[in-house]
Amino acid sequence: MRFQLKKLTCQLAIAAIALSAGTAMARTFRSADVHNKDFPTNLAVKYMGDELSKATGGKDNIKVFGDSALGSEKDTVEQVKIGALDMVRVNTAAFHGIVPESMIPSLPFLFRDIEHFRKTIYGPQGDKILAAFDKAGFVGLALYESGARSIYAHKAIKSVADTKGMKIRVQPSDLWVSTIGAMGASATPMPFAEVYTGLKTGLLDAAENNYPSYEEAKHYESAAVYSETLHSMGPEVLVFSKKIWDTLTPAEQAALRKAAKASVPYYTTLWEAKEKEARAAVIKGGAKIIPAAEIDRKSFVDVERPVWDKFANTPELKALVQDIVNAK
Ligand code: GTR
Repeated sequence: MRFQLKKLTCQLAIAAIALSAGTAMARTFRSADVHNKDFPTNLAVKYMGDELSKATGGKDNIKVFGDSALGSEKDTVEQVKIGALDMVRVNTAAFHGIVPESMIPSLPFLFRDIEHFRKTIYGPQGDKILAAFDKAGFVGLALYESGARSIYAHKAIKSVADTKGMKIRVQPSDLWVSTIGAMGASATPMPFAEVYTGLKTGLLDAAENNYPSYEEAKHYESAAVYSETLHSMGPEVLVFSKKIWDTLTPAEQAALRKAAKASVPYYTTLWEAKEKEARAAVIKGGAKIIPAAEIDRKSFVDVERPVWDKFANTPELKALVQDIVNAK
């Protein structure tokens, strides 16, 4: 009782200070990422922080912790869940086991091209996916494109038969284990920061990612043939801790949402440039590209259909898939 009274007095004192300042307390939200500080995801969150600061008269801001400094994507998602960390930018794969809707845009060969992706994921279907984070105790703020993921190894992968028996690193997600397994390869789940060593030591035969990550993490040093299989366009997602969100004022929440929305077109411009730069840089660094035109796409598409059925396994998820597929 005594302790509770003391706690209450303390809370009242804090509230009084906040009131006398005319607003809630100033905050610097901490956001985690596995990429380096100049990667488009981090520049976008920094931009969002600047917008937030402007909107709140300098009261709220965001500090980015890149390079997996706060842990793997799985670790940081857990920290956000318990409110030990304010925000995180991860690939949707980190939420596959937590928010079923987040699996849908990662389904293999779901999108026809980047226009189809943008129309849906920056549109109503994307809004639906973001809203689903709420049920799991998160606030989904924005989805960002991540180009297309392709397989890289020490040899060319031109048809699905070429992956047979290969040990291919995947993001820790059942959907990913099945996607790579369906190809006849052996999926090895592993955090992003460990892939470089996995490839170097021969623990892995291959991995798969977009050009910017392939280049940033220097995976091309030991897996120098990048075959444009373009098998998934699973996006990035920016998520806020619901535990912390609920302590913010409605005005702060609105400012955060607005700043996150504003960061999307900013990010997209950076991303488009980065994809081109990274492709040129890996070629300069000795990588060999097998262009999409030389890949037997159908051989991959044919083995991946059962993966859609396995993971889009409720009427709601099936409807979301159909909605995306039908979008013109
Ligand atoms: C990248 C993505 C990262 C991380 C990484 C991975 O494309 O931006 O967030 O998920 O892939 O493969 O682990």
